Amino acid sequence: MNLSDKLVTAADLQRNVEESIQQSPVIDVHTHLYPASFKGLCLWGIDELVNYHYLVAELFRSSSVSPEEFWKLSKSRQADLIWEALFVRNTPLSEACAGVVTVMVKLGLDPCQPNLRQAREYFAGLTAEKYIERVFSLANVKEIVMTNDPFNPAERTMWERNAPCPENFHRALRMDPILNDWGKAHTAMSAAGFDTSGDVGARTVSEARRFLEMWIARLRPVYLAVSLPYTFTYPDHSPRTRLLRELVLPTCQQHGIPLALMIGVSRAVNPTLRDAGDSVGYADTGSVERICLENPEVRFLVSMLSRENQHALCVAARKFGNLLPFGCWWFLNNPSIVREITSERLEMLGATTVPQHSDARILDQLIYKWAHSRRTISSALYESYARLLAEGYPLTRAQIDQDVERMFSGNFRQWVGSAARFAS
Ligand code: RAT
Ligand code: ZN
Repeated sequence: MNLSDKLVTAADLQRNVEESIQQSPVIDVHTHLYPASFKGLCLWGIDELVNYHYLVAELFRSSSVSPEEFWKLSKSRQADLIWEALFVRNTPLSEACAGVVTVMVKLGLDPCQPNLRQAREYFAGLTAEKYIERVFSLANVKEIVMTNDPFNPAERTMWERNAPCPENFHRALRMDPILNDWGKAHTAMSAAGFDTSGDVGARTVSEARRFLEMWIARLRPVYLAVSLPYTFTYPDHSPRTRLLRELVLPTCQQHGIPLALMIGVSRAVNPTLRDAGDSVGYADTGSVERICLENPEVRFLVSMLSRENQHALCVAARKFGNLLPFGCWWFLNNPSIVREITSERLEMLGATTVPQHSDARILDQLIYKWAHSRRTISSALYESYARLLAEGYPLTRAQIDQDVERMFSGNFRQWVGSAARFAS
């Protein structure tokens, strides 16, 4: 008998689940990371880590500094302020603070130092290339998906210059301006030589299609993606519905590329906080159902930002085989909420989801986001198996490994297809 076919006893269950989850390499399906060659975009090290916008938002709750004063400072002065306020004068209790502590401890740094001197010395001796290897190995992440934005001039330049990109840094073509701010999209397309106009007519749609085709050829993306506001309604009479129906969905269908919809943001509720100034709203899950129904040939990856949308999203996924819920996004990425959502998904959808992505913007964050998520997913999965065992179900280690492999990489790999663009 193969060892992995051995039945798992109730006494051994927790160890087996934790071990399987620790050992299973992850495909991180949504990050904002870049390869080392993307200088200025590839962010890592203590000053970046402490300046994470989740922490910037927390700073203003514990310091009298105003956003205006804060933005005038250099990055290292900003990091000093955040460190002082959130890690020295306060206990780092929040998830974003605890994440920095996890990263430092895993790197052998002291998270109780009165300043960032020791940490800065540590990072001064590293190179991005070597550190990427170390972080991927510490986090047991083997492949990541980036967020690639052709409307960001800094990023566009990198692709135009053919900056090298390793195959385990998969591309995702992000199209927010096309579906949320057509004026901005058309201005950028026109400047790049595509004959588009402010009105979404037939010529404009065909030129926008040419633009998308060019970027698909350049990036070979594993999916196309958009972040949508909580007010997203499909269909409606806006240019967004028109552009989805006539441009984006036909492109996805023709290339067999999934479409990722990230729904629920309320942008810039406090613009003075910049990236930290966005909020959340309750969205319409019926729109997700309608877009899935209307487009059976398109595979959708969907993440919703409001906790209150999670149950309805699970119900929707039970109705539509072309809908894959993924991740506990942004404000949901807290252990208590990840725990709840993961259990809900296991109970309603079994192992047919992608339980988590990191959303890491700074390389180092892979270490904590995955350490924390693994812990939480372990406890949710343990409970599901414990119920089966209690009923007398003969569970094997091989089954646990198979379920974990599906959730950590297999489901996503299958969703985006085994086309050449995903060869690892
Ligand atoms: O989680 C975040 O860092 C957010 O700012 C967003 O990047 C969000 O994840 C997005 O992709 O729009
Ligand atoms: Zn993101």
